[in-house]
Amino acid sequence: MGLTDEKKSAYRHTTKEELDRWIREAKMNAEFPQHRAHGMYGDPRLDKINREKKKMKKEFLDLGRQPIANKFLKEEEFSDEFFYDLKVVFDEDTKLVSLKDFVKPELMFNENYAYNTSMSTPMVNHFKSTAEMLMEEFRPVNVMEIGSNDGPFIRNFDPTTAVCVEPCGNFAKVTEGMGYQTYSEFWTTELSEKIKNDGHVDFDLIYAANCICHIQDLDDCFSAVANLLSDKGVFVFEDPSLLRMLERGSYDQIYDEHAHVFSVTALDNLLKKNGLIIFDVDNLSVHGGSNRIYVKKPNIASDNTLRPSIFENLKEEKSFGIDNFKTYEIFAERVKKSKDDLVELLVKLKDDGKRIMSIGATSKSTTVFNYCGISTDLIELITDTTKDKQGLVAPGSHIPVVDRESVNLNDYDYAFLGAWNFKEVIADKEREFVENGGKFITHVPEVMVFS
Ligand code: JHZ
Repeated sequence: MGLTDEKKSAYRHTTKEELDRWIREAKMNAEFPQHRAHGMYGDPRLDKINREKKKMKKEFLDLGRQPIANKFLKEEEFSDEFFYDLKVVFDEDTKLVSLKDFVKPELMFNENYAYNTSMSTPMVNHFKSTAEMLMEEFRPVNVMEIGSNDGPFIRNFDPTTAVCVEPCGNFAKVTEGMGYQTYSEFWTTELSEKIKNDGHVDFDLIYAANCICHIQDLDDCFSAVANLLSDKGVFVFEDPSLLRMLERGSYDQIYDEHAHVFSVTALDNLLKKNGLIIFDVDNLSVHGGSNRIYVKKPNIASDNTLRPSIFENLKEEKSFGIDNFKTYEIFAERVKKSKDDLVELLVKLKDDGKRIMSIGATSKSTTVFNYCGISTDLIELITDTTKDKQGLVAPGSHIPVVDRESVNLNDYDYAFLGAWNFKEVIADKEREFVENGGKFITHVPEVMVFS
């Protein structure tokens, strides 16, 4: 049987670029066949580990087709843009909230990684004060940072006794240039063995910020930490808080990089399983509400070294219903409403002839714009302080990202806060915009306009 006319014409219109892409995808699918069905490129090793555990995982949220959250692009890269299905699950066993399918780490964290911590002054201040506090409290000699980015935390420690781990080659070069031995690899037990063989053992402090929640295989991650931590050492890590996300409706904390959104409850379960114990928790305001978790080996964390903060956090999470699937179903309803409200507001403003831009080309706004189907028809451009994002377009939505200095904000009526977590800092910087009648839009905790 020959080809139908429809198929023939589809075949005639296939461009060389499309064909090249299909061939590349076919090769990738052959390499990672378990993801063939939905076009995802996963890690077969993880898939095998997770197959059994997946039975306990219940899906509660579907944020649609999403691109790589930090992959800002040029026009010639559009046809190659990678998309995956962003779905979220709750694990009845450990109470961990994770992505249903993980994106292959190399697609997100590579030599072109765009998120540069030092481009956000409040974060630079945060890491300086965190380093000072940890030095004062624990007096560490041997220090390691996992996910050191361009070094705003590690720069406060002596390069002769501090080691960095940073898989993104562009940032690994920066800390290397600052004199820190930097392993440009993903954090695994295999890497921890290599670091040990290089003579770095018994770290007094292992620190990670906004990185552990990126690691897909947490059992491997925590056993790698236990492998290098001294008997009296502390492992301190901070990541966005699941409780704050649920309270604030900030579903945009969910994107490819955030393989998990942590509760203290789930971490307590997972760390114990891996021979580590939480002895303190700080609730932080950064990134829209984060938790800083302090961990030790259990031999020195006898009951009287556990601070009340752990029990207070576990209690608060329990009373919110963090261990109950129903909580997540309610959250999913709120997310749908947030989408409807935001789209309705933006469409109405456009119909009224208003001009809208956005501030902060964040990973979070990648989730919002792609989930809500927002593109240049609603938001004209995004300003961002990061040089490497400027001159490119945002993932999926293809909204242009420009330098703040190149835009006269008074030409716009509304500014959406892609970086709502820096609301106060931005409102302070943009006082003139508000004085001239400009207004901000945010979707957290609910869709609203304010000035
Ligand atoms: P910001 C990042 O997410 C990525 P993002 C990462 N995966 C992670 O885990 C979380 O952080 C926690 C710009 N900006 O920090 C700078 C302005 O333009 O909210 C940044 O590009 N003007 C590691 O991307 C962006 O906004 C300003 O005045 O969601 C902020 O990104 C300020 C203050 C920032 O993280």
